[in-house]
Amino acid sequence: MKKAIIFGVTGQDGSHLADLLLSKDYQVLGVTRRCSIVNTHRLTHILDRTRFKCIQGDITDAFSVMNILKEHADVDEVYNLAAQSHVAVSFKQPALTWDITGKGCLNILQSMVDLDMKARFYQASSSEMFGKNFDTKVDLDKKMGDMEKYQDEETKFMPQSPYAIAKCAAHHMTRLFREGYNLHASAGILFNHEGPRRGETFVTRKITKWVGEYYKFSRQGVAYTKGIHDMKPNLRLELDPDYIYRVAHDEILRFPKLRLGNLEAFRDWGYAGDYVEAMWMMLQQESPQDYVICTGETHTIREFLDVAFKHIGIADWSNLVVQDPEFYRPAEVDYLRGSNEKARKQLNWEPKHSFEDLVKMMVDHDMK
Ligand code: NDP
Ligand code: GDR
Repeated sequence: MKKAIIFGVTGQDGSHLADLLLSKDYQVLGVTRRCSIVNTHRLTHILDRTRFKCIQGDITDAFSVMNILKEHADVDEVYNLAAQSHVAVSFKQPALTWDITGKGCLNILQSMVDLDMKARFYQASSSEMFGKNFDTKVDLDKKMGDMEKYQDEETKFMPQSPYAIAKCAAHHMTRLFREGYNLHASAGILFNHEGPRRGETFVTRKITKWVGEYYKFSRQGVAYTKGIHDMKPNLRLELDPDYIYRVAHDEILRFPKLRLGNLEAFRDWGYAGDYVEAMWMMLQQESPQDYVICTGETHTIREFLDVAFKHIGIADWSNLVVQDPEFYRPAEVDYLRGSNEKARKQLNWEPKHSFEDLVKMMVDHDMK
């Protein structure tokens, strides 16, 4: 039976990866941080599985990382998904982000070398590392104009946040340990991936959560007015149905607006469940390498809003969304669209969910 350790198991990807590895008959050890409140809600469905175990540790504490790896030096695979992963938060807490997202990776790599471990290592790198940069090529389909913009394994990094800079450091450290110490270490440069388990402050989930709540709230309002209309006249007493309708309608108007920042940024959004398969596939390759994982399609936040609102029957959401300076960042990444040619050819990986499927899946989940 293969054995894997996941740093960052309580996160969106950690929980999907644990599911995947368990389905492949692995024994899975998940590293969780000490927390004053239970933080394993994404793992509830697997906590009692005999092949799954949580072990306490913190990636910023080199002793803790070393002790965990020493105790489980026989593992086959080590996945580093642990991060302070919120880009906007990284501007407010840059040193913490550096310690977790940057230096944390070094703590694992150095321990693996010092312990002479033979395990394969995966680093969660990010499309944020490309930041402002992209390459261009002639757009043969003319879908995107004369030239299409994209990022792939050859595109130079131009990071735009403390988070992205920390990810670049960890990415280079992974390459260095691969080349310098002959470690089987691969980095997946993953573009944004989402799903119902996504943290609620990332823009996709923030939108679908709001849309789901709004749907339920407005349904209640409609049900309420309909209930009044359907009452027998003697039960309706003196209430004027139009008045009742207006009250319910005013209630709906009072529902807090959805407050967002920049709606013009482009993101290449995929489904998290598809992307953890790519992580695993990378570690099954004979030689360790870095791969871009993405869909190859890009959409603005505005387009995400269009699909999410349309799914609950709203064509014009302009009165429901407010742009709030609080959610703008000191520096933005304007355009992300990956090219997944290498992953398709070498890993035989491809995304299984379209953009529209993804948005609808998330809205459906949040409507329940
Ligand atoms: P999440 O923010 O959902 O999960 C991050 C995980 O890291 C959580 O389990 C968190 O634990 C853990 N963690 C944070 N600090 C520490 C620490 N000091 N010690 C140990 N564990 C810690 O991220 P995702 O699941 O979305 O992403 C997984 C990885 O992939 C991250 O590294 C992220 O930066 C990267 N990535 C994500 C992309 C995406 O679109 N989702 C795209 C590209 C890269 P806790 O629950 O206790 O906070
Ligand atoms: P990102 O994801 O920064 O790409 O990083 P996020 O969903 O936070 O932002 C995407 C885009 O939406 C804009 N935006 C808002 N973002 C948030 N969070 N909240 C808002 O209210 C809002 N309004 C507009 C942002 O400005 C941005 O342009 C994610 C994380 O998972 C990283 O860990 C990962 O490395 C990258 O994806 C790839």
